[in-house]
Order: sequence, then structure tokens, then C-alpha cells
Amino acid sequence: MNHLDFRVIDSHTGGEPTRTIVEGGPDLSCDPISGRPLSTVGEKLDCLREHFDGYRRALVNEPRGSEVMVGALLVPTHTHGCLQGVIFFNNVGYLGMCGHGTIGVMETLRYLGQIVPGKIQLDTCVGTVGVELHSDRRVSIENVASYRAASQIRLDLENLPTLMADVAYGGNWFCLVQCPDPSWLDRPAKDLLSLSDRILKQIRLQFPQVDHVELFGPPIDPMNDSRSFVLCPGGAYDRSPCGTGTSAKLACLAADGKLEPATTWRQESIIGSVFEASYEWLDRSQGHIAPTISSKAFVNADCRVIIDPDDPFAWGIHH
Ligand code: PYC
Repeated sequence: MNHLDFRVIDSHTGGEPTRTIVEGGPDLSCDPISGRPLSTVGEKLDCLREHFDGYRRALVNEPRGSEVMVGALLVPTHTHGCLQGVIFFNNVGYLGMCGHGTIGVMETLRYLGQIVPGKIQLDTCVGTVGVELHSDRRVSIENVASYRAASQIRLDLENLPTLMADVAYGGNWFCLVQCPDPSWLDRPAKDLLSLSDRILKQIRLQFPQVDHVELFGPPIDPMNDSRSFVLCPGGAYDRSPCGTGTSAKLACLAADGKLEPATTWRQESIIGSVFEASYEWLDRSQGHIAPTISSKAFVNADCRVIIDPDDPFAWGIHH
């Protein structure tokens, strides 16, 4: 086998990295075994997972990446009105949508001179996402329909007070917990990771689709409305406030009547970065909202990633 060679653009959104693969990705136009044409992003994702999962592992895992890295593979789209298809992935698998990643992709397309300020649509495996690049380089995402699936789920974990959780969808599935003690979010990240992991294991007994956990507490900056710690599926925590997680939070706030439509919610991350968010009702009786999430990304590398078949860690290190 020859070397594989990719052009990747690395960016970060509120501290959370996105590695956008702009050249060298696998051919996902048709199934490599049957030759069947693949038209939707969902079909391309299935093909990537089944036949080229090594690319995902090699591109985001150590030694070329880390458990924090989210990959974004740009793929052609046939969906009417969409400029670009995108498949998001991380160290352990694939993401439905990714808010910080979408903002990273938009800044990457701007950096490459492929977009100018204005609105476009991106095709993801969970649906079409409207995205606007503003003239100050901020990006606003009109995320997929988001909703709360369950509220006030009681979680009894050993040596902890009873926790009450919501389960909501914002392009990915989240378990949302308001910390009973405001100082919980001041604990070291390793303690928050282990607490979130315990919550994840417990909630998945009832809601196996959940793969992210959000812990909420008071913001550090009084300009903001809330601070969150977000556990991602691969065991890392989101350095950003998490775009899909903030969408899920808005769905809960809307369902509880705690936030009016078109009102800005400022979600602070555990490292102090902020996403501005608001929503409109899509279907009030069903609790479905259309969230908008805004922030900025910065490009920090434009490079070639090489996979050398003689490298014993060519396909990533598995911890
Ligand atoms: O911003 O939606 C997001 C996200 C998901 C996982 C990491 N970031």
C-alpha cells in the first residue's frame, strides 16, 4: 500500500478543535463492493463506517490527533440547496451533528475562499442545517429540530444526592443535569469526567441513545446565563459550550417556559468560551424548536497528514 496523504485544516471553536479533511478522503460516491451509488450523507457515512473506518481512527486519534479532536469530512451532496455535505466523527465513532464543528467548517471554507459572508446550507447525516457567515466572521447555525424527550428522571448514584435529569435531542442525544451544588463545576475536570460517566451509565439503562452528558451550574461571568461541562462519547470533555448540547438545553428551557422565543441565552463552557443561542418554535404542541447557535472559529493549521503503511501506529493508538 502507498502512503495516504490528506490536506486538513485545523480550527478551534471556543477551544474545541475541528479537523476538516478537505483533500484525500475516501471515494464515497458508490459502495466499493456492490458499486451501488451513494447519494445521501447518511449512506456515505454508512460506507465510511463499514469500509474506511481506519481513516477516521488515523485522522483524529493519537499520534496525529487526540481524544478531543472532532473530524469533519467534506463530501459532495445531492440535496437540493446544500453547498456541501459533511460527516462528523471523533475518536470512537460518528456524530449526528456537531455545532462547534459546523462553525469550524464554515471558518475553514472562508479561509479557503470558498464562501463569503451570507447564508448557505450544509447537508449532515441528521438533516439540512442553515448556516450564516457574518461579516465579522461570526457564524450562526440554524440547527436541526431539537426537543426534550423526557424530564425529571431521577438518578440515584452512590454517595451523591439524588440528581434530576432531562433527556433531549439537539442533533445528538444528551442527558442534562443541573448540579445540586453550584460549586460542583469548580471541581477538577477529572472528577467531572468521572461523575458524568457515572451519570451516562445510569441514564443509558433507560435511554440507550444518550451518548453525551451536560452538567449545568452558574456562570463565572455574570453576562452569561449558565455554565456547562459536557462529556463527549469518546470520554473527553467539550472545551466549547457544545452547539448540539446548547440546542438540547434550549429545548428544555423552552419546554419549561423558562426562555421565550427569540431571546438570547449565553452558554458558557467550562473553560469560559461562550455560545450565543436562541430559538423559535417549530411545533409548540410537540415541543419542537429551531435553535440558532452563534460563535466564531479560528484556523490554527493548514497541513498534510500522512499515513505511512510501515508506521506501526498508522491507524491510530487505541487506549
Ligand atoms: O458542538 O455540537 C457540538 C459538539 C458535539 C461534540 C463536540 N462538540
